Amino acid sequence: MIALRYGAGSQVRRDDPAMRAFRADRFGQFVHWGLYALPAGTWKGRTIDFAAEFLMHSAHVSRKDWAALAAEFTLEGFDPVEWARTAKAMGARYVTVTTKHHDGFCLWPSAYSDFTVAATPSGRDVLGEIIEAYQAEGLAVHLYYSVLDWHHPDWRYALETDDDRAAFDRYLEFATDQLVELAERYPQVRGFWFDGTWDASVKANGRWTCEIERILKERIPGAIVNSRLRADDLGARHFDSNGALMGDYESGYERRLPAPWDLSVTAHDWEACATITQATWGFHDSAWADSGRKSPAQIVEQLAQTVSLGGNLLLNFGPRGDGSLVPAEVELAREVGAWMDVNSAAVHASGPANGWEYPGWGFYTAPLEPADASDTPAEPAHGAGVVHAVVTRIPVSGVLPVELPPGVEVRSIRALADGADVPFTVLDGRSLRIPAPASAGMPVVFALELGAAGDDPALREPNPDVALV
Ligand code: H79
Repeated sequence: MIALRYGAGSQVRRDDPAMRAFRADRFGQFVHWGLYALPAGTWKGRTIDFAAEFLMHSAHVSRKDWAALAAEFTLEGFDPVEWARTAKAMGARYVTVTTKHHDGFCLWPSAYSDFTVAATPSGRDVLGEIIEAYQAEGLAVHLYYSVLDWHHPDWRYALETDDDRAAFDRYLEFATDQLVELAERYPQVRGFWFDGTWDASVKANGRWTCEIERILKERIPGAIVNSRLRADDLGARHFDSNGALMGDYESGYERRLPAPWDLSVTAHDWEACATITQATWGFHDSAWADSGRKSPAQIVEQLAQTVSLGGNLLLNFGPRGDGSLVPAEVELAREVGAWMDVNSAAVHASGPANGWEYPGWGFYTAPLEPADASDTPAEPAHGAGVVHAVVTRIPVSGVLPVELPPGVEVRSIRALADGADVPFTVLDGRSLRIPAPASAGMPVVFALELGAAGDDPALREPNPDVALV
């Protein structure tokens, strides 16, 4: 063990009500909205096939030219109530919204910056309106904050000189002021999502990352903070130099997921963030951005994979420059929501099905243990209750093989979509064969009702009505 002052410390996995709620939510909406939604990937007639929120950087736009976009931020199509209802109908339980992205523009009227919504024609507190709208729909709110800042003169990528160090100290004071300001203005938020923390300047300031997490939790008890904020004394990020997770959950999975069989990730809380488009978070108005859009079935597949591995999925939406939602994203939200309406039992308040091995044709999830689980005697690994099988890939054989954990028996199988009983065959007490569903365009969910093997010997006999397949 290396002695660390700014590592994970003695922190154990959080299991307080806020953390339990976050974990049970499983599905969140990410919102990237800022000035970059106005040029939407094109600067002076040149379209850049790269993330729209990077345009200032990739098109080499000066601070002054970029700041002039504030005059066009007029909110004509901005309806946060519609955003919130769209997210809720999709089945998202929380939202993480950009307060300040890398370009430094603030969606709230910060007292510490002149580059905020206060300098736009409406002068409205856009962030405050978003928070209120989502909370009115019952969604929790997390605030995204980029430490990296292309606008602030004191931002540094690396600390090579005394001047750099002095400037960056001022920068961290500014960031601290802004974060305390956010916590004081919006104390009803549930958490903070840090980004832009990978540069050498931040890695050399593990102390600040540790301090700011503490300060925010002092202001908002129970606040949930992602690991991406954190660096330790030696500059290790996410996990300290002893391998312990810093922050409350790992947030390193960006546009990728752990492998379906990688159960190591179930040891801690984590959240992956995903784009609907191929690779832009801010609205990008181009054929390039459109061409990579994922289908609702792909999103549901990612969601099921995430839940089966004990993670949360944060699915990004990039509203347009006028604040209106992208129609293709609204349609996707509606289709995912229609699936969630019947199948959300496999997602919300669910997690890994302990002892059930990745079957290749989909994902198993199981209800999370109730809060008072520690008071009740330990059950064998899902020896009772239910396991949900989300079928995302239908084998050409037409058969879904299921290997049961030892001591577990399946009593019946029901399709969530229509409640119908699904026939199955028991081969040797340890394995089942379920006839694969016909492709329905969207993943099919089966609820496997379990019992402990041996409860009722009659149930162990193969069902004579079903041919062995
Ligand atoms: O907000 C979204 C992205 O804008 C942000 N994180 C998500 C949630 C993000 N910013 N940077 N990155 C993710 C990593 C990308 C870094 C790179 Fe580059 C951009 C590598 C190449 C282009 C920065 C710019 C480093 C070299 C050039």
